[in-house]
Amino acid sequence: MIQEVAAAIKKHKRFLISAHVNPEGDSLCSQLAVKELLASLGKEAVIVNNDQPPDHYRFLPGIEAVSTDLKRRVDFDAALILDCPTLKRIGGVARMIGKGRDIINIDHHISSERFGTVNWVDANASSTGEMVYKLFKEMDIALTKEVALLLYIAILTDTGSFNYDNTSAVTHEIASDLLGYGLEPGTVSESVYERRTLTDIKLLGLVLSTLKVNSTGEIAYLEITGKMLADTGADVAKSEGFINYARSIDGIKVAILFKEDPQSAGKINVSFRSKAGADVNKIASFFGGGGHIKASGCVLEGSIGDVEARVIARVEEELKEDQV
Ligand SMILES: [Mn+2]
Repeated sequence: MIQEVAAAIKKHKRFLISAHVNPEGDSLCSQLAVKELLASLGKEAVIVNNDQPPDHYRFLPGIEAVSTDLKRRVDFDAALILDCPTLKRIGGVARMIGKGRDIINIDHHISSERFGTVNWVDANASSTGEMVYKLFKEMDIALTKEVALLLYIAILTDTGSFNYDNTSAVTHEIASDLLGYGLEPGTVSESVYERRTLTDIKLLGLVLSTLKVNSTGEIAYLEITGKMLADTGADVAKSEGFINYARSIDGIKVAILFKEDPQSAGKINVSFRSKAGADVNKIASFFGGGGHIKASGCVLEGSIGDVEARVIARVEEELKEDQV
């Protein structure tokens, strides 16, 4: 609960902040905003992530504080883990936490394993950023324009620019308050979404050329191979959003993106997006992953072709069961 999180924050002095591997808008912005919250209370905080922030998020205020040095000696009494349904999702940072310390878990994934010593999980929140906003209010800490920008971007990116079902009246109320700090929504949107490079668009072209639809016309899927990344020199983080092209096809219930992991051969990252009520958290959980009802993911081992066959078969099964 939020009150327990506030109490745990007051109790400790030094914090290690982390979030999931392959950082994106919500995880990065929530961490940077929480660091500001802790600084306002006179607390020390170090952010350590398993992976570098994507280049297109280099403009975020305070981003230089994100360290990826997993061997770094950090003195802390509590870990604050954001936007992670399982502790495993922070990757190598988990080894820095060890045993016996408080773990404060703030998350909005329905698949949360509540791994913390203090857990605040709200699957109705649009984003972890929305929850961090509530924490500022709960602890009566004033927002700055920089924090407002961070929280707005967290919400913007996790709601697909206020398009997804996780967008609530509360989400809009919070966004409205954040805009009051002098943010320009057009400029913010441009900085987040319109800084693609020619390479990114070339990668998109290659990825779209792999688009396939299954025999029932309900599943659309795309591939990103290691070869595409090598040929274009594109960063895999730039593929955020590609999956929405597959989902946008009329009649599609589940869209899937299969990505060969450039760091570990034989591992395939699988992302799911759904519409028309299909539950992709259930599908990803079957394969040991998880996430949200309409957006989830898992990692599987095998060749991209084998993994595709296994996953498509499972999704077809799931869609059949749902149509009772
Ligand atoms: Mn999130």
